[in-house]
Amino acid sequence: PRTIHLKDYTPFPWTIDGVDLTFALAPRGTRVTSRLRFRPNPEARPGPFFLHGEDLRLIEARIDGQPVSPRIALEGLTCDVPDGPFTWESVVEIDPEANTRLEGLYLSNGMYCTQCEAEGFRRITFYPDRPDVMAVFTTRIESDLPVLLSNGNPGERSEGVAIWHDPWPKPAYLFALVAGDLLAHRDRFTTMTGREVDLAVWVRPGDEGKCAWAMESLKASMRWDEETYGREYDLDVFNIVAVDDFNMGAMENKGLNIFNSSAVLASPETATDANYERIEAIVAHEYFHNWTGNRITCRDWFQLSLKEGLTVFRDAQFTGDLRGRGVKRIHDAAALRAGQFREDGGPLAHPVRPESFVEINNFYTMTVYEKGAEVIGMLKRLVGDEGYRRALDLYFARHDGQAATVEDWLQVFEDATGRDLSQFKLWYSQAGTPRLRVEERWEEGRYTLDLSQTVPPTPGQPTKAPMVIPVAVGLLNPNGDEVVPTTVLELTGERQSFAFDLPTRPIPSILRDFSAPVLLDRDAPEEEAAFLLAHDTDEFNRWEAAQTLARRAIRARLDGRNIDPAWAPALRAVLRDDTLSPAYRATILARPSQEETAQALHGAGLTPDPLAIFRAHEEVAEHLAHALADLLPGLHDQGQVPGPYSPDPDSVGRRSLGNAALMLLSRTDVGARARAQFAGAADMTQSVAALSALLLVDAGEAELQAFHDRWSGDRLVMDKWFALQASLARPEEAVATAERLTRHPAFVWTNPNRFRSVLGAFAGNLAGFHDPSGAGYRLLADWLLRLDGANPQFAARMSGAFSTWRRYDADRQALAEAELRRIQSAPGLSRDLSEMVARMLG
Ligand code: B3K
Ligand code: ZN
Repeated sequence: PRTIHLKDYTPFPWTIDGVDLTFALAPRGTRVTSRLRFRPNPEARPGPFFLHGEDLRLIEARIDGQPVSPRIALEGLTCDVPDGPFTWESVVEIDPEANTRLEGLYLSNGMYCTQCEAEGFRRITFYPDRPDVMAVFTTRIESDLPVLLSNGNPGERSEGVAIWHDPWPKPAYLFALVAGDLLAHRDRFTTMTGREVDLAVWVRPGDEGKCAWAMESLKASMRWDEETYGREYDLDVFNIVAVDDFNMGAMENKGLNIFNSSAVLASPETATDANYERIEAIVAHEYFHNWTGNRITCRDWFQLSLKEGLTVFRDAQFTGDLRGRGVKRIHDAAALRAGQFREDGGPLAHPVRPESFVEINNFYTMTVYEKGAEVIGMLKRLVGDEGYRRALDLYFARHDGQAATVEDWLQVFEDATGRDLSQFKLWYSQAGTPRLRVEERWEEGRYTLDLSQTVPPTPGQPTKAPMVIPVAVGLLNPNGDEVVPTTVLELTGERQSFAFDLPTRPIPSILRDFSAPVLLDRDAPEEEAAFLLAHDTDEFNRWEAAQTLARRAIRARLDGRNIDPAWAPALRAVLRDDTLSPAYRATILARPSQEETAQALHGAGLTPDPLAIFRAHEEVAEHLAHALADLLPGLHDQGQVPGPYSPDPDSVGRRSLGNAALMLLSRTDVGARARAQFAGAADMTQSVAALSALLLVDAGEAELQAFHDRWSGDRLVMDKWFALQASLARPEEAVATAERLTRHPAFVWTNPNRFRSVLGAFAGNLAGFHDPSGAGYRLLADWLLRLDGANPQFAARMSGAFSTWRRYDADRQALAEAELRRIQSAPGLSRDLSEMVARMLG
């Protein structure tokens, strides 16, 4: 397979003045007629006429009405074309029913739908399928199905025919079509200039009662983007469609967002608080793409973070505004450390803007998305809120309607703020998590912080230059008062010192608000964390202090030492502080994940033992459960929110604190409270939390069965039933549990949600997946091989579970490597999965 390089970019030699598509829908033979009006691109050098196309049966092709015989190649076709403008017409036949890749046009439960990003449109018709070719599309759909949707505004509708016209030029990856027997949950939105927009959430009959939350989230997003970024919606309609078989969360197609049903459907009985929050965030994310992604798109796929990093940053701001910034920041930092740091520290490390790829779908990663968002957060911190707003206004004004680059993006910041960002740009090109070393010095009246940085080598990048790291710092005096409020120190060299004149030696609070995606390396005095837990005014660092204490407790158990008896009392004081929100207090009770512990040990040059890590985490939970035994019942009681279910931030926060307490309580009351909560649960949040608390102590058999029997008819709830068992199974039973679940009649492995709920959840069960026998590796490898034959993109994504294999002991390494090699040598392996395996074997 061919490797594509950023440096090889050349513009397409033509532009397209208009696209007319006709779909005659049929499950086994859909005919797609396309009419493309080409004109030489004045900004490009002439080149051969090449249209992408894969798995298409060409019926006929014409240029200016005359039949032509293009040369069909593996990935498309070439043809001799006139020198000036011309019209290309083609008719192709495709087979939606046979499409198990869920890319291009496919069928899901009798409903036609599309997924074109990144390169799926070439499975629909011959086309220059690249994001820098933008055109105005008109789509005619012929089908007897009652609901026929595409991008843009609706045109004529008659018996069996619907026409849609999208006035905004767009790349083909934003094309969408849906046809099916669907019902709409409708509403309206009046934009800031008074235009009326018809909104609809389309679902299969039976699901119409689960759309209200997605609709509320959509309206909130539309309002927020007007108020925060001055961005107004630009079509007469906005449609969201829920699809059961979908490779990821959702897709921002212009005016017709297509969603995994798990990211749309919610009712109090079937969805948890976490589901509600995820729906709100994904609806917002896809909606925000309308400006950051659609109106301004990417020149090529190397620029993916231009739209994804920015849109993640925007959806995080939105969630922070709605639900509390501190808690959102804590959740994001924890997820970044567990997922992106893991990626950045292993064989899959790549820059936010990669320089080459074989299969672009393999680069929809936490680095491109979440680290990309962190990079924008740093930029905003460096130029200030006003500078950021000026830069964004300039970005929208200057690049509207264009396919832009990271250079364009940084240029607007330079022009709007006058700041030189040439060094900052390294965040886009250098992979790896920087390590920030902090040392302190005190001489009478003068406090000095010595900051230094190293960026570790990553695949293809043995040496690195120093980055610009904004380090937000506050200083407290020993009685807990803040003597230096949050100040951003800009580390630009390998090492730099920052001095403060102060009468007494302060206690530093470093990397406040997680101001940069770096690993902080510091030999802090033992008592500092407890002090900051008690006194820090920065919500993030106060939480971080609690994490530091928890890490120390875990480390103590791993080393066979006793847990510091002062730990629980330090937590107790914060947990009892009613001036702090319950949501925040819930984060204080959380411990680092087992993955984070494994990562930390590996980072310290040790070999993590997954089983020992599991046990240490268990012992730490047991310790807390006993040490806080008097406090936990009260916290749990506070989580019983009276009245009808509501996903508002306060109710969610109370339940999260209550349920965090419950997870510990089941360790001392043999599940009594959890059992009672399960029996009386009126909503899915309380039900799932109770079931989890029981499974954690191996005590939920009867409840598991009851849950199964009650919900066997609801796919999304059954996904939870599968996932809970696979992720919470005890180490010695995990492989057998996952295997048993794959034999359950409801394990439909071709459905990505279901596959993920068993094998994804199992791969996240650290000690289970890394079972010393290698049976966990074998189970996943078997399933990846099977999945690859049907859905390579998804198989490649799920294979990332193997990426940490070199962290572990020699026996585990040999077993994991054998499975990776077995996958690698399988005949007919997809380019998606083979690229991933090759990188992991590195
Ligand atoms: N842009 C899509 C992701 C497409 C993934 C293709 N493998 C969803 C999103 O980020 O909003
Ligand atoms: Zn996105």
